Amino acid sequence: MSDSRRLFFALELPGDIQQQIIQWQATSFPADVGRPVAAANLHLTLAFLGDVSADKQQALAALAGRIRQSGFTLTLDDAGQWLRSQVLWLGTRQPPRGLLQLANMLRAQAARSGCYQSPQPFHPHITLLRNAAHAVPIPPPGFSWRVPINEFALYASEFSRGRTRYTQLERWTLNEQ
Ligand code: 2AM
Repeated sequence: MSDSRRLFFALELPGDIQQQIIQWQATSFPADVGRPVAAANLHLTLAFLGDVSADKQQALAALAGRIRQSGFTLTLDDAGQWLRSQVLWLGTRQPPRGLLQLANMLRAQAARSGCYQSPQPFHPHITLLRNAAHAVPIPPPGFSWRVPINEFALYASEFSRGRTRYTQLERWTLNEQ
């Protein structure tokens, strides 16, 4: 039996922001545009690791635990659609330096540990709808959520009974001490 799991590092969003995002999504797009991501599953991926063995997970977690940097504020003020991946997303027009630094570090650690990393530049986003195959008008962002980010986490993605579930495995605080 394989001991590997599908893992990723991500930022969690506070519960109230998750609810507000769901509300914006539900009132901004017709119900048949795509498959909404559940509130509890809304997150911003920093580094996707793919299928990782228990040993490699431990090594990657140890490396993540050595990261020293401050928290930052994420401003969610942008939205868009990628037809190729059929995803409708929420994002930021100006990614804070801390976000890019953290994602770059985790992606570099993953690549050095042998996890495949896409050569595409990091495009921070929160997926709101999947299977959004047809272009839809995106309403002008009448929103601008400022989200204080003080930690990041390692997640496992599991698919069972037709549902994707993300389980937080470990988390780390962002402070420069
Ligand atoms: P997505 O929301 O744009 O699909 C768990 O699946 C998380 O990992 C999601 O945020 C997903 O991004 C991301 N993810 C899945 N496969 C990926 C890949 N091959 N490269 C980068 N990110 C991926």
